[in-house]
Amino acid sequence: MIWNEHYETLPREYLEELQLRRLRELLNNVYARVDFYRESMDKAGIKPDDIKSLSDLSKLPFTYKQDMRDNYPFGLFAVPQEQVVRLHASSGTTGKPTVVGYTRRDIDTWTELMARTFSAAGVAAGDILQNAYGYGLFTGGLGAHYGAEKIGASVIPISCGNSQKQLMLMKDFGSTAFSCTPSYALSLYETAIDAGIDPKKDLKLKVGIFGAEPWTDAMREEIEEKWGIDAVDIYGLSEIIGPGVAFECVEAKNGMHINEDHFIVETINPETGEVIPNGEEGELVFTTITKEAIPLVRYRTRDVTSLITEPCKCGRSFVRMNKVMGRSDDMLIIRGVNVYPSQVESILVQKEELSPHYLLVVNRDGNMDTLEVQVELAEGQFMDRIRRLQDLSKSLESEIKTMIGVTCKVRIVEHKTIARSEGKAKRVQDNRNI
Ligand code: DLL
Repeated sequence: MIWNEHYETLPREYLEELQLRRLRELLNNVYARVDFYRESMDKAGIKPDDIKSLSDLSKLPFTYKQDMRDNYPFGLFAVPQEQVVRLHASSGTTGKPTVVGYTRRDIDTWTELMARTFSAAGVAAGDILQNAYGYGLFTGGLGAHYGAEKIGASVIPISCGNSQKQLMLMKDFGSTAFSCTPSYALSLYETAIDAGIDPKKDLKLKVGIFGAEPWTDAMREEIEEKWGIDAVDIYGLSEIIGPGVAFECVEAKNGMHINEDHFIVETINPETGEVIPNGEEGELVFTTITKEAIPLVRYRTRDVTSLITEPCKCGRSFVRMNKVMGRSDDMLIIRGVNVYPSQVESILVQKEELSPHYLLVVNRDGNMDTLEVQVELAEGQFMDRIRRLQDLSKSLESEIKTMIGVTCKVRIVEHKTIARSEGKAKRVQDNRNI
């Protein structure tokens, strides 16, 4: 179902008119209120009024995560503190978190965008949504919560983890939808099987709303098959609003619709910063055109994917983004070759004997990078059939080499020896210290 027919199906020309109007308002606003933007635009020799068309956007400087760190905690806020009703933060790998704020209107916008997200997944009043995204500073829990409540679903705010309890409630309450990271959906499935629960027979689930980390179409099939549900992908990042930036519709499952009435998207070449044509792979850059508390101009996400402009059969007119390949900054460079964990994953998940839990371990041996792919045996498969395991490792090594162009060593390990996650999965261990 389409939650907001008017905006979600707005013809392109009206949408672009709306975007330009909102963009110009935004630029005047941040120029007047945020020192960082005034200084960076002055340095680039641009005034808000120089932006006369959407294509002029590319004249503006980028905003980086580092700029948020440099202005920690509230330096980029564009409203006085008494208008900020919520703070969230995302943990960085180093140092201080990235802090974001919301005005009451920002919370309403976010709620609307998540209502669109759940509607597109087929969730409606009468559904019981088990929300297993983490509640707290992470935007997943509360973001999903407000949106699902808005459409009238009964929300179970269980948060992440506590798998036994998750399953008990799923069964006893008859949850019809659940939301969490895709890696947690797989880990929860194992707990269900161990507890003697057959998700297809014992549960009423029909759809899962998964995101917050990269996953492949092969992993989607696996989740759908195991749980007996439709699985849709949702995308977002705290800096832009949280979840609710883009969502898949359950009828097409073919790219995520970007809420373009609130965010302008560009794809750029991450090395040169140049805007690239739609359809080509590059880094996503977002400009928030309605956000009040912390508007961002040309924010570099580091997420790599491509945009789809062909119309979708669901009738929404927004541009779509393909699945995220990975991040340009946790993209691994091994012996000079760019490698995304998702490329390796797409090979591993096709093997019946293996489970979709894996870890890429990178080391440096002298001047040489080495890659080890650790992957687990599936439930019920044992290490004793050594000859067969050797054959499987060899064939994986050659398939991975063909896919990514890098030689690796595959190490098959016992079922359940790779650490499970309740939130975002850790797929890479880089020991190179570079
Ligand atoms: O992960 C917001 C979110 C919550 C999205 C729940 C979807 C569902 P952050 O913690 O700030 O925010 O992390 C943002 O996660 O830049 C991507 O690298 C990655 N990411 C988010 N969604 C997807 C997805 C939330 N569907 C970072 N596919 C982003 C791939 C994703 N990567």
